[in-house]
Amino acid sequence: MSSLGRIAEAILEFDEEKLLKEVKEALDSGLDPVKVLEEGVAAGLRKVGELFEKGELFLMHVVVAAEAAKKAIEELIEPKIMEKGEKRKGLGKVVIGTVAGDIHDIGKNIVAAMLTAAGFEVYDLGKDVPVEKFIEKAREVQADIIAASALLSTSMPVQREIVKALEEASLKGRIKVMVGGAPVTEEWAREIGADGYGADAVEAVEVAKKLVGVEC
Ligand code: B12
Repeated sequence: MSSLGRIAEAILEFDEEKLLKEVKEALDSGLDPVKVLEEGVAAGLRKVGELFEKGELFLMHVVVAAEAAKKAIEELIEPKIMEKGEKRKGLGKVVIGTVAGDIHDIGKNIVAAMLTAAGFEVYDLGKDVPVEKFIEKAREVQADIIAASALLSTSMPVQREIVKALEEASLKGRIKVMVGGAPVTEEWAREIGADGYGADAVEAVEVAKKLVGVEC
């Protein structure tokens, strides 16, 4: 089995110790930290999600797997992403958060780290963030982009509310909205009038650069 396969397997076995060891080894061997994240850790987590949906795992399993994944990401993967960052600064300001009613923040944290590494100034509002808070912070720091993450079909409509609130504040167009999260699609982004959509953290950076007019 490949080292990325072993990382996903460690998550499915809820074996934090093995996960940290495998991730460390993969990074030490020179594997791209983004690949380790997407094809190892995130792949394992998505599989856990599938098994949970099928009723083969309990929520407690998802909690344990998520905690182990978070630890591996925060302690090992994010520092590597930052190290490899472009050291370019001042691409623009991004206010990011997971929308109200939603506490999934692993993907959002990765997007925030990647944007920071790419040279954006990132203001992370955390999770379960009300619409007004996104708007208030974006106004305060004169943000270029609001990046809103949603992992639940029930929290996705909050992304539409953010676009609406910007329209009502006559800020639509001046502050761009970028949306993402597992159930979010390009079509959804278009339907709600968002300016950009990214399927993963790499795309998030590409889209953000496009939105501020920087060539990729
Ligand atoms: C881990 C997890 C949890 C953890 C979260 C821990 C944490 N701190 O985040 C816990 C256990 C708390 C949890 C709780 C719940 N969960 Co949950 N969870 C997951 C799981 C297994 C993995 C999510 C994850 O971290 N993925 C890894 C990251 C790296 O991927 P990602 O989040 O998709 O992010 C990437 C991209 O989407 C993108 N991206 C993300 N955000 C953004 C933002 C922008 C702007 C851009 C451009 C891109 C972008 O880039 C990221 C990096 O590549 C998913 C399964 C799945 N398929 O997603 C279910 C899942 C999302 N959960 C689900 C459910 C139902 C719940 C609960 C309601 C369960 C319950 N009965 O209580 C609660 C919700 C609580 C709440 N109010 O939010 C369902 C949602 C179904 C739906 N469509 O609505 C899923 C799909 C599982 C399933 N198949 O049933 N969950």
